[in-house]
Amino acid sequence: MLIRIRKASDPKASEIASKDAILNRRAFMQAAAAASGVALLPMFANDARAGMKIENVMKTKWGAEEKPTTLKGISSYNNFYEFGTGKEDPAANAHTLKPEPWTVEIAGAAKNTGKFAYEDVIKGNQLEERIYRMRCVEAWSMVIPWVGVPLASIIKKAEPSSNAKYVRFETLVDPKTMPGQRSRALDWPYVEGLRMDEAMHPLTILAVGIHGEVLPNQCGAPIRLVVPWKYGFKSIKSIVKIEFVEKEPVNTWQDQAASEYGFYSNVNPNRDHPRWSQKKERRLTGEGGLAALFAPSIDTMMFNGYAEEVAGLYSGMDLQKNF
Ligand SMILES: Nc1nc2c(c(=O)[nH]1)N[C@H]1C(S)=C(S)[C@@H](COP(=O)(O)O)O[C@H]1N2
Ligand SMILES: [Mo]
Repeated sequence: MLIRIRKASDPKASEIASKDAILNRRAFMQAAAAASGVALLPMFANDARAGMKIENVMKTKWGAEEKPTTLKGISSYNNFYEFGTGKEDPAANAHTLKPEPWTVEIAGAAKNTGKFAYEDVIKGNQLEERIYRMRCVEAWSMVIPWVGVPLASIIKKAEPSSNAKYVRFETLVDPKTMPGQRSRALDWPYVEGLRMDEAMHPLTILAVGIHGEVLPNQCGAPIRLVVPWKYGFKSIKSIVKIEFVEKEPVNTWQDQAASEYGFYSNVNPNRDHPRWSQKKERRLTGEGGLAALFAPSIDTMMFNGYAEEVAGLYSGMDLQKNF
């Protein structure tokens, strides 16, 4: 018999409440009405949902010891090619994204497929705060206090069949509101995938907020994936489709350069990117300016520090080949 040992990152049962999550529109309207609030958040000037608080978020002990990157830092230095390829482009351009209303299609090998308002996709789940280290393949990292729900509970609701071996995700395609899609910087839509056990892992979440507020557009509003032990590009933004498939999906960066980016993309300091080392990372704290150049350089950890939780998913696999 297996005796399950509590990991340091597990939430205590007492921390798991049962109330439904509510995105409080009234609080948002009040905040928007207060001129001072708007003045405090100039970078959100054109984002209609800016500063909207999320109510009823359960704190968890995930990452409680980490000092989060500031909201300004998290929302000013982004990769979101749908709004341009520069790190400052998403903050400058993502105000045209329309995260409400938003529909997510659940498709493929599952019983409960269809198109759902995104609020209905997460309805009935306790929203949790998870403070995760996030590590971009470009060797910078942040600590992000996400608000979200376990992807596993959404998958269970869909009741996938035994043919569902992988989950494939797609981002919105809408060149009218996503100016980066008017260029061929990538093949649109942006696509990502996870093996079913990775998707069901308790660390994997669908995020709807950061620092207690709804996701800023440039961070993937209204709903995005977060997989903290993998390079940042796996955490696909502004999701419109979640599909259960039998074959390993080809993800966007693998499609762009298969020799540089694989399907798994687990953070691994022992496997260099063909063009640069992955041994170190620059931790962007959001304090004292955002220039990555001056950020402290720290050692990158295997599986981004989540080895205790996730190494078992890959036992027996050659991680040099399955990169
Ligand atoms: N749709 C979409 N999702 C995306 C990307 C993108 O360009 N388009 N960039 C990825 C990359 S490379 C990273 S590092 C993270 C960055 O997330 P953040 O800007 O919220 O920190 O988003 C990922 N998700
Ligand atoms: Mo990235």
